[in-house]
Amino acid sequence: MAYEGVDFYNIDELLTDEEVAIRDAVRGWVEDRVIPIIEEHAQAGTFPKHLAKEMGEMGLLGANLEGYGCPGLNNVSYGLICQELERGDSGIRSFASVQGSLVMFPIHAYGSEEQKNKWLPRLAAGEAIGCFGLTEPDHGSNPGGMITKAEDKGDHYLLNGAKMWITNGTLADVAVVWAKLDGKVHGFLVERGMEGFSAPEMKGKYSLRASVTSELVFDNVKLPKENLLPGTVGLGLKGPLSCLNNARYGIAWGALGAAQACFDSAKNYALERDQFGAPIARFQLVQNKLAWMLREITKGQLLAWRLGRMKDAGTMKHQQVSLAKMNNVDIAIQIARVARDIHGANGILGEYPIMRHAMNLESVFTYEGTHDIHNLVLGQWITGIQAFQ
Ligand code: TGC
Ligand code: FAD
Repeated sequence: MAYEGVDFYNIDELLTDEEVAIRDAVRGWVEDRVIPIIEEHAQAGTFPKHLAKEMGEMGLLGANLEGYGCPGLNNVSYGLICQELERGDSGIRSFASVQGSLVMFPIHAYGSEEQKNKWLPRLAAGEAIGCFGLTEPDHGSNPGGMITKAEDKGDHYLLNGAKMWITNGTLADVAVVWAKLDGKVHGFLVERGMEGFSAPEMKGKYSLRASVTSELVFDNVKLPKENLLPGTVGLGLKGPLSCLNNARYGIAWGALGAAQACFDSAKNYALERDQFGAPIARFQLVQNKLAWMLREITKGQLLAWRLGRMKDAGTMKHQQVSLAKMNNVDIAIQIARVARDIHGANGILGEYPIMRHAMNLESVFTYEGTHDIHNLVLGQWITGIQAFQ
């Protein structure tokens, strides 16, 4: 039977026909093109790069952006896309999040007409790949402390520094790099092949194994003046943070996809696995675990749906994104752990998606603002007191 998702509260009734059609199309694509191959890629530690163009053809890259070859869908549709992609694997959703929310969004919002025309159509089609370099080895949660810097040399900028933990880095044709110019954070486009720029892949990950993670090294990179994102002048840290709001929004939906995959597998396993003469699904303790998963997924879905409608209405606050990102990733990671328990020893095998999702979610818990950074964002909103420092 085709996968039908979890919809205990008839949330489909809150979606338009178009939103349901987009969700179902992506769900079918993930079922046919991602799920059959993703475990092999995760075991091998490789990203299935051939899927980039397919995602482009499906309109999944920069889905909520208008013009320049982008589909111009609403934000609920974008969220549903993230949910379905992450049901396949967080690495596939990460690819689309970075490309759409962290690379195409800043070029769209802050780029010159030339930059938009040069990059957006190719990025939307999956013909070019992008990455977003904010985090540095010594500045993760505190990106404002970054030391990567650009110096104005008259006819060009000279870029020096390093970024770490950069999704898609080694694959990227263009990197949106955040660096200080005259002490203020600005965005720059660094292109593959520029002298002094390298992007070695980081190996040895136990998490997001089907995603490429890299360092970015800038050793006296001469950047043409036209590679500064002009709209980032004067924004400071708000430039990169505005991109993160979009990506964090997608993650709030995406984590529900991983959670639903784990719930679905746990439910099926509990019904099929016999112990003490009958399926383990008959035990109250197992039913309690499944009921808890359904409860948390349903609450998370309502949160994501409401956030999406507010984003479409232009009323969404970044603190509301923080709450949804931290909540939905937190419940997803807990659901993955409980699902692993229900699968017993089989839960550690790649034959089931559980362990892969559980390991992926460890990264999702940390990236795009750690769980506790979002706690502090909410703490500041509640009390008016900034507790980061
Ligand atoms: P702070 O002084 O609090 O803020 C500076 C100014 O920015 C405003 N602001 C925001 N604006 C828009 N959106 C947001 N989310 C904002 N958060 C804050 C703030 O109001 C202030 O404005 P103003 O007018 O008063 O100047 O800055 P801070 O340096 O104390 O840091 C704040 C903090 C800790 C919340 C921020 O730095 C943060 O979010 N840290 C976490 C870093 C992070 O999330 N990194 C993510 C890197 S990218 C990534 O992980 C990609 S994973 C990709 C994948 O594979 O999916
Ligand atoms: P730290 O900031 O060192 O935090 C370590 C611990 O200290 C955490 O528990 C944190 O919550 C806690 N902590 C820190 N500050 C405080 C505080 N003030 N109060 C209380 N607790 C605190 N970055 C990019 O720029 N681009 C990418 O594409 C990208 N992709 C990634 C892909 C993967 C697989 C991973 C794992 C990370 C990626 N990142 C990316 C980096 C990610 O955003 C950072 O890892 C994250 O922001 C946390 O930074 P950190 O790892 O340096 O942890």
